[in-house]
Amino acid sequence: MRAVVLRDVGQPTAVEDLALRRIGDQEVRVRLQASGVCHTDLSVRDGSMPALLPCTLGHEGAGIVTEVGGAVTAVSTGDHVVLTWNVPCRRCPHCLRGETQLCPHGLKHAFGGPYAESPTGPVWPEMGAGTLAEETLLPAAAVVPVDQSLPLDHAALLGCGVTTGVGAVLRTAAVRPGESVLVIGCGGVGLAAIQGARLAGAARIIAADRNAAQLPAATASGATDTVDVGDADLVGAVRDLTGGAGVDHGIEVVGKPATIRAAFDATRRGGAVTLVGAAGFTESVTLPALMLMADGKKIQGSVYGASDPARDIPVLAELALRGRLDIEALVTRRIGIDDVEAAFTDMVAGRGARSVVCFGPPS
Ligand code: CXF
Ligand code: ZN
Ligand code: ZN
Repeated sequence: MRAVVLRDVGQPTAVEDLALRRIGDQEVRVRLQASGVCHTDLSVRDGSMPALLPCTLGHEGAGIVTEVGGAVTAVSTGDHVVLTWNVPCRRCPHCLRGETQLCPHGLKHAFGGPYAESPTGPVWPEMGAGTLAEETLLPAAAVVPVDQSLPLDHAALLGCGVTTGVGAVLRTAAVRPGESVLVIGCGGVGLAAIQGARLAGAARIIAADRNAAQLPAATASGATDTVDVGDADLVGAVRDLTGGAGVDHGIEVVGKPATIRAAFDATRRGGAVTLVGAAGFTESVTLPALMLMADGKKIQGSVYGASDPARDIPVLAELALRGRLDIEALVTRRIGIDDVEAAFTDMVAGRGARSVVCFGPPS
Protein backbone atom coordinates (compact mmCIF):
# COMPACT_ATOMS: atom_id res chain seq x y z
CA MET A 1 0.00 0.00 0.00
CA ARG A 2 1.13 3.58 -0.69
CA ALA A 3 1.92 5.80 2.26
CA VAL A 4 3.30 9.30 2.92
CA VAL A 5 6.51 8.49 4.81
CA LEU A 6 8.73 10.83 6.80
CA ARG A 7 12.25 9.43 7.27
CA ASP A 8 14.08 12.43 8.79
CA VAL A 9 12.74 15.57 10.44
CA GLY A 10 13.07 18.67 8.32
CA GLN A 11 13.10 16.62 5.14
CA PRO A 12 10.26 16.37 2.64
CA THR A 13 8.03 13.33 2.83
CA ALA A 14 7.86 10.77 0.02
CA VAL A 15 5.20 8.34 -1.06
CA GLU A 16 6.52 4.82 -0.46
CA ASP A 17 5.20 1.29 -0.84
CA LEU A 18 4.78 -0.43 2.52
CA ALA A 19 3.55 -3.86 3.58
CA LEU A 20 1.38 -3.94 6.71
CA ARG A 21 2.39 -6.52 9.34
CA ARG A 22 -0.03 -9.32 10.27
CA ILE A 23 -3.22 -8.22 12.00
CA GLY A 24 -3.39 -8.78 15.79
CA ASP A 25 -6.34 -10.31 17.67
CA GLN A 26 -7.61 -6.93 18.87
CA GLU A 27 -6.85 -5.01 15.68
CA VAL A 28 -8.65 -3.87 12.57
CA ARG A 29 -7.37 -3.19 9.10
CA VAL A 30 -8.83 -0.09 7.46
CA ARG A 31 -8.83 1.01 3.81
CA LEU A 32 -8.62 4.79 4.11
CA GLN A 33 -10.98 6.83 1.95
CA ALA A 34 -9.86 10.25 3.14
CA SER A 35 -7.37 11.90 5.46
CA GLY A 36 -7.11 15.52 6.53
CA VAL A 37 -3.69 17.13 6.79
CA CYS A 38 -3.44 18.57 10.32
CA HIS A 39 -0.98 21.17 11.63
CA THR A 40 0.42 18.50 13.96
CA ASP A 41 1.56 16.55 10.87
CA LEU A 42 3.61 19.59 9.89
CA SER A 43 4.99 19.78 13.44
CA VAL A 44 6.10 16.13 13.22
CA ARG A 45 7.63 16.82 9.82
CA ASP A 46 9.64 19.81 11.08
CA GLY A 47 10.61 18.08 14.35
CA SER A 48 8.69 20.33 16.74
CA MET A 49 6.43 17.41 17.73
CA PRO A 50 8.15 14.11 18.68
CA ALA A 51 7.54 10.97 16.62
CA LEU A 52 9.15 7.59 16.09
CA LEU A 53 10.79 7.55 12.63
CA PRO A 54 10.44 6.58 9.91
CA CYS A 55 6.70 7.08 10.15
CA THR A 56 3.63 7.33 7.98
CA LEU A 57 2.19 10.78 8.62
CA GLY A 58 -1.46 11.52 9.37
CA HIS A 59 -3.85 11.00 12.26
CA GLU A 60 -7.17 12.38 10.95
CA GLY A 61 -8.83 9.87 8.67
CA ALA A 62 -11.83 7.76 7.84
CA GLY A 63 -12.29 4.59 5.85
CA ILE A 64 -13.82 1.15 5.59
CA VAL A 65 -12.89 -1.84 7.77
CA THR A 66 -11.51 -4.60 5.54
CA GLU A 67 -10.39 -7.14 8.16
CA VAL A 68 -10.88 -7.66 11.91
CA GLY A 69 -8.74 -9.60 14.39
CA GLY A 70 -10.04 -12.80 16.01
CA ALA A 71 -11.12 -11.11 19.26
CA VAL A 72 -12.81 -8.04 17.76
CA THR A 73 -16.56 -7.83 18.30
CA ALA A 74 -17.33 -4.09 18.29
CA VAL A 75 -16.70 -3.52 14.56
CA SER A 76 -17.13 -5.62 11.44
CA THR A 77 -15.80 -5.75 7.93
CA GLY A 78 -17.55 -3.13 5.82
CA ASP A 79 -18.14 -0.69 8.68
CA HIS A 80 -17.41 2.97 7.97
CA VAL A 81 -15.11 4.26 10.67
CA VAL A 82 -13.41 7.42 11.88
CA LEU A 83 -9.88 6.85 13.19
CA THR A 84 -8.80 8.40 16.47
CA TRP A 85 -5.33 9.00 17.90
CA ASN A 86 -6.49 8.75 21.50
CA VAL A 87 -7.31 5.31 22.84
CA PRO A 88 -8.08 5.86 26.54
CA CYS A 89 -7.65 2.96 28.97
CA ARG A 90 -10.96 3.76 30.77
CA ARG A 91 -9.43 2.67 34.09
CA CYS A 92 -6.89 5.33 35.13
CA PRO A 93 -7.78 8.27 37.42
CA HIS A 94 -8.15 10.61 34.41
CA CYS A 95 -10.48 8.26 32.58
CA LEU A 96 -12.52 7.66 35.74
CA ARG A 97 -12.93 11.44 36.12
CA GLY A 98 -14.15 11.71 32.54
CA GLU A 99 -10.90 13.28 31.28
CA THR A 100 -10.10 10.60 28.72
CA GLN A 101 -8.19 13.15 26.63
CA LEU A 102 -5.53 13.22 29.36
CA CYS A 103 -5.18 9.44 29.71
CA PRO A 104 -1.45 8.57 29.81
CA HIS A 105 -2.17 5.15 28.36
CA GLY A 106 -3.90 6.81 25.44
CA LEU A 107 -0.62 8.54 24.74
CA LYS A 108 1.21 5.21 24.80
CA HIS A 109 -0.90 4.14 21.86
CA ALA A 110 0.22 7.22 19.95
CA PHE A 111 3.86 6.15 20.48
CA GLY A 112 3.40 2.39 20.06
CA GLY A 113 5.28 -0.10 17.88
CA PRO A 114 5.88 -0.33 14.14
CA TYR A 115 2.98 -1.40 11.93
CA ALA A 116 4.52 -1.92 8.52
CA GLU A 117 7.70 -2.91 6.70
CA SER A 118 9.51 -0.97 4.01
CA PRO A 119 12.34 -2.47 1.94
CA THR A 120 14.77 -0.84 4.41
CA GLY A 121 13.07 -1.76 7.70
CA PRO A 122 10.11 -1.05 9.99
CA VAL A 123 7.84 1.99 9.78
CA TRP A 124 5.72 3.49 12.59
CA PRO A 125 2.26 5.05 12.25
CA GLU A 126 2.19 8.71 13.35
CA MET A 127 0.10 9.01 16.54
CA GLY A 128 -0.79 5.33 16.19
CA ALA A 129 -2.89 6.14 13.13
CA GLY A 130 -0.80 6.81 9.98
CA THR A 131 -3.82 7.99 8.02
CA LEU A 132 -1.94 9.47 5.06
CA ALA A 133 -1.82 6.06 3.43
CA GLU A 134 -4.08 3.77 1.50
CA GLU A 135 -4.39 1.38 4.45
CA THR A 136 -3.61 1.13 8.13
CA LEU A 137 -3.73 -1.30 11.01
CA LEU A 138 -4.80 -0.20 14.47
CA PRO A 139 -6.55 -1.35 17.66
CA ALA A 140 -10.30 -1.82 17.27
CA ALA A 141 -10.68 0.71 20.11
CA ALA A 142 -9.07 3.35 17.85
CA VAL A 143 -11.91 3.33 15.34
CA VAL A 144 -15.40 4.74 15.80
CA PRO A 145 -18.16 3.47 13.49
CA VAL A 146 -20.25 6.19 11.83
CA ASP A 147 -23.42 6.24 9.76
CA GLN A 148 -22.68 5.16 6.17
CA SER A 149 -24.54 8.18 4.79
CA LEU A 150 -21.89 10.57 6.14
CA PRO A 151 -19.38 11.18 3.32
CA LEU A 152 -16.03 9.75 4.42
CA ASP A 153 -14.13 12.86 3.31
CA HIS A 154 -16.18 14.75 5.91
CA ALA A 155 -16.01 11.96 8.48
CA ALA A 156 -12.19 12.09 8.28
CA LEU A 157 -12.13 15.54 9.87
CA LEU A 158 -13.95 14.19 12.92
CA GLY A 159 -10.73 12.31 13.74
CA CYS A 160 -8.96 15.45 14.90
CA GLY A 161 -9.74 19.00 13.72
CA VAL A 162 -13.51 19.14 14.10
CA THR A 163 -13.51 17.30 17.42
CA THR A 164 -10.72 19.54 18.73
CA GLY A 165 -12.30 22.84 17.66
CA VAL A 166 -15.96 22.15 18.40
CA GLY A 167 -15.08 20.41 21.68
CA ALA A 168 -12.90 23.31 22.83
CA VAL A 169 -15.93 25.61 22.65
CA LEU A 170 -18.73 23.26 23.73
CA ARG A 171 -16.87 21.18 26.29
CA THR A 172 -13.81 23.08 27.58
CA ALA A 173 -15.14 26.66 27.35
CA ALA A 174 -18.79 25.53 27.75
CA VAL A 175 -19.99 28.65 25.91
CA ARG A 176 -23.59 29.56 26.73
CA PRO A 177 -26.28 31.15 24.54
CA GLY A 178 -25.82 34.91 24.19
CA GLU A 179 -22.12 34.97 25.11
CA SER A 180 -19.35 36.57 23.08
CA VAL A 181 -16.51 34.50 21.68
CA LEU A 182 -13.22 35.46 20.05
CA VAL A 183 -11.47 32.82 17.94
CA ILE A 184 -7.87 33.62 17.02
CA GLY A 185 -6.69 31.55 14.04
CA CYS A 186 -9.07 30.55 11.27
CA GLY A 187 -7.53 27.34 9.96
CA GLY A 188 -9.48 24.08 10.11
CA VAL A 189 -9.58 23.89 13.91
CA GLY A 190 -10.41 27.61 14.24
CA LEU A 191 -13.30 27.30 11.79
CA ALA A 192 -14.55 24.29 13.75
CA ALA A 193 -14.37 26.39 16.94
CA ILE A 194 -16.41 29.12 15.23
CA GLN A 195 -19.01 26.53 14.26
CA GLY A 196 -18.98 25.27 17.86
CA ALA A 197 -19.73 28.81 19.04
CA ARG A 198 -22.58 29.00 16.53
CA LEU A 199 -23.96 25.69 17.85
CA ALA A 200 -23.70 27.04 21.41
CA GLY A 201 -25.80 30.05 20.47
CA ALA A 202 -23.07 32.65 20.98
CA ALA A 203 -24.42 36.10 20.14
CA ARG A 204 -21.09 37.52 19.04
CA ILE A 205 -18.41 35.43 17.30
CA ILE A 206 -15.32 37.44 16.43
CA ALA A 207 -12.86 35.68 14.12
CA ALA A 208 -9.27 36.90 13.80
CA ASP A 209 -6.48 35.80 11.48
CA ARG A 210 -3.17 37.21 10.25
CA ASN A 211 -4.26 36.33 6.71
CA ALA A 212 -7.32 38.28 5.56
CA ALA A 213 -8.01 35.62 2.93
CA GLN A 214 -9.09 33.25 5.75
CA LEU A 215 -11.84 35.53 6.98
CA PRO A 216 -14.63 34.83 4.43
CA ALA A 217 -14.54 31.14 5.47
CA ALA A 218 -14.85 32.29 9.08
CA THR A 219 -17.94 34.32 8.19
CA ALA A 220 -19.38 31.31 6.33
CA SER A 221 -18.84 29.24 9.49
CA GLY A 222 -20.76 31.67 11.66
CA ALA A 223 -18.45 34.56 12.61
CA THR A 224 -20.42 37.77 13.16
CA ASP A 225 -17.32 40.00 13.02
CA THR A 226 -13.83 39.57 11.61
CA VAL A 227 -10.48 41.15 12.43
CA ASP A 228 -7.62 41.15 9.95
CA VAL A 229 -4.71 40.96 12.39
CA GLY A 230 -2.25 41.95 9.68
CA ASP A 231 -4.06 45.25 9.51
CA ALA A 232 -5.40 46.00 13.00
CA ASP A 233 -4.41 45.84 16.64
CA LEU A 234 -6.33 42.70 17.63
CA VAL A 235 -6.93 43.57 21.28
CA GLY A 236 -8.01 47.14 20.45
CA ALA A 237 -10.35 45.91 17.71
CA VAL A 238 -11.98 43.35 20.04
CA ARG A 239 -12.40 45.96 22.77
CA ASP A 240 -14.01 48.32 20.25
CA LEU A 241 -16.43 45.58 19.21
CA THR A 242 -17.40 44.79 22.81
CA GLY A 243 -17.93 48.26 24.23
CA GLY A 244 -14.48 48.25 25.82
CA ALA A 245 -15.08 45.17 28.01
CA GLY A 246 -13.56 42.31 26.00
CA VAL A 247 -15.15 38.97 25.14
CA ASP A 248 -16.59 36.35 27.49
CA HIS A 249 -14.38 33.71 25.84
CA GLY A 250 -11.00 34.05 24.15
CA ILE A 251 -10.23 30.90 22.15
CA GLU A 252 -6.62 30.69 20.92
CA VAL A 253 -6.03 28.30 18.03
CA VAL A 254 -2.57 29.38 16.89
CA GLY A 255 -0.17 28.25 19.61
CA LYS A 256 2.10 31.29 19.74
CA PRO A 257 3.00 33.36 22.82
CA ALA A 258 1.83 36.62 21.18
CA THR A 259 -1.61 35.26 20.28
CA ILE A 260 -2.00 33.60 23.70
CA ARG A 261 -1.25 36.98 25.27
CA ALA A 262 -3.71 38.66 22.88
CA ALA A 263 -6.42 36.15 23.84
CA PHE A 264 -5.80 36.94 27.50
CA ASP A 265 -5.90 40.71 26.94
CA ALA A 266 -9.00 40.58 24.72
CA THR A 267 -11.02 38.55 27.25
CA ARG A 268 -13.19 40.45 29.73
CA ARG A 269 -12.60 40.51 33.46
CA GLY A 270 -14.00 37.25 34.83
CA GLY A 271 -14.01 35.68 31.35
CA ALA A 272 -12.27 32.51 30.21
CA VAL A 273 -9.28 31.96 27.95
CA THR A 274 -9.15 28.57 26.25
CA LEU A 275 -5.88 27.43 24.68
CA VAL A 276 -6.19 25.06 21.72
CA GLY A 277 -3.09 25.83 19.61
CA ALA A 278 0.02 23.76 20.37
CA ALA A 279 3.05 25.98 21.05
CA GLY A 280 6.66 24.84 20.68
CA PHE A 281 8.16 22.98 23.68
CA THR A 282 10.54 25.80 24.58
CA GLU A 283 8.15 28.74 24.25
CA SER A 284 6.84 30.69 27.26
CA VAL A 285 4.13 33.30 27.72
CA THR A 286 4.44 36.43 29.86
CA LEU A 287 1.28 37.54 31.65
CA PRO A 288 0.78 40.49 34.02
CA ALA A 289 1.00 38.88 37.46
CA LEU A 290 -1.27 41.31 39.29
CA MET A 291 -3.99 41.22 36.63
CA LEU A 292 -3.79 37.44 36.51
CA MET A 293 -5.32 37.59 39.98
CA ALA A 294 -7.21 40.87 39.97
CA ASP A 295 -9.07 40.39 36.68
CA GLY A 296 -10.39 37.00 37.77
CA LYS A 297 -9.89 35.44 34.36
CA LYS A 298 -9.72 31.70 33.91
CA ILE A 299 -7.04 30.18 31.64
CA GLN A 300 -7.53 26.58 30.52
CA GLY A 301 -5.89 24.22 28.07
CA SER A 302 -8.03 22.11 25.77
CA VAL A 303 -6.66 18.81 24.46
CA TYR A 304 -8.72 17.10 21.71
CA GLY A 305 -11.61 19.38 22.65
CA ALA A 306 -11.85 17.54 26.00
CA SER A 307 -13.63 14.91 23.93
CA ASP A 308 -13.97 11.18 24.29
CA PRO A 309 -13.89 9.90 20.71
CA ALA A 310 -16.25 6.97 21.35
CA ARG A 311 -18.82 9.27 22.94
CA ASP A 312 -18.40 12.46 20.92
CA ILE A 313 -17.54 11.45 17.34
CA PRO A 314 -21.00 9.88 16.79
CA VAL A 315 -22.60 13.08 18.14
CA LEU A 316 -20.58 15.25 15.75
CA ALA A 317 -21.40 12.87 12.90
CA GLU A 318 -25.09 13.30 13.68
CA LEU A 319 -24.74 17.09 13.71
CA ALA A 320 -22.99 16.94 10.33
CA LEU A 321 -25.65 14.64 8.88
CA ARG A 322 -28.39 17.01 10.02
CA GLY A 323 -26.62 20.02 8.51
CA ARG A 324 -25.93 21.61 11.90
CA LEU A 325 -22.18 21.28 11.40
CA ASP A 326 -20.83 22.35 7.98
CA ILE A 327 -17.71 20.24 7.49
CA GLU A 328 -17.48 21.20 3.81
CA ALA A 329 -16.75 24.79 4.92
CA LEU A 330 -13.48 23.49 6.44
CA VAL A 331 -12.31 21.77 3.26
CA THR A 332 -10.09 24.07 1.23
CA ARG A 333 -9.12 21.44 -1.34
CA ARG A 334 -9.17 17.75 -2.11
CA ILE A 335 -5.82 16.37 -3.21
CA GLY A 336 -4.18 13.08 -4.12
CA ILE A 337 -1.63 11.24 -1.99
CA ASP A 338 1.23 12.61 -4.13
CA ASP A 339 0.37 16.23 -3.27
CA VAL A 340 0.77 16.28 0.51
CA GLU A 341 3.93 18.41 0.35
CA ALA A 342 1.91 21.16 -1.37
CA ALA A 343 -0.53 21.04 1.54
CA PHE A 344 2.39 21.66 3.92
CA THR A 345 3.59 24.60 1.83
CA ASP A 346 0.15 26.23 2.14
CA MET A 347 0.04 25.51 5.85
CA VAL A 348 3.40 27.20 6.44
CA ALA A 349 2.12 30.25 4.54
CA GLY A 350 -1.08 30.28 6.65
CA ARG A 351 -3.21 29.69 3.55
CA GLY A 352 -6.48 27.75 3.63
CA ALA A 353 -8.10 25.43 6.16
CA ARG A 354 -8.05 21.66 5.61
CA SER A 355 -6.47 19.92 2.66
CA VAL A 356 -8.11 16.53 2.42
CA VAL A 357 -6.35 13.63 0.74
CA CYS A 358 -8.86 11.36 -1.01
CA PHE A 359 -7.78 7.81 -1.74
CA GLY A 360 -10.65 6.21 -3.51
CA PRO A 361 -13.64 7.17 -5.59
CA PRO A 362 -15.90 9.65 -3.71
CA SER A 363 -18.07 7.91 -1.12
C1 CXF B 1 -2.31 17.45 19.05
C2 CXF B 1 -2.27 18.66 19.88
C3 CXF B 1 -1.02 18.68 20.69
C4 CXF B 1 -0.80 17.43 21.46
C5 CXF B 1 -0.83 16.23 20.57
C6 CXF B 1 -2.06 16.19 19.77
N1 CXF B 1 -3.54 17.38 18.48
C7 CXF B 1 -3.73 16.94 17.24
O1 CXF B 1 -3.34 17.39 16.21
ZN1 ZN C 1 -4.50 16.83 14.50
ZN1 ZN D 1 -6.98 6.18 31.18
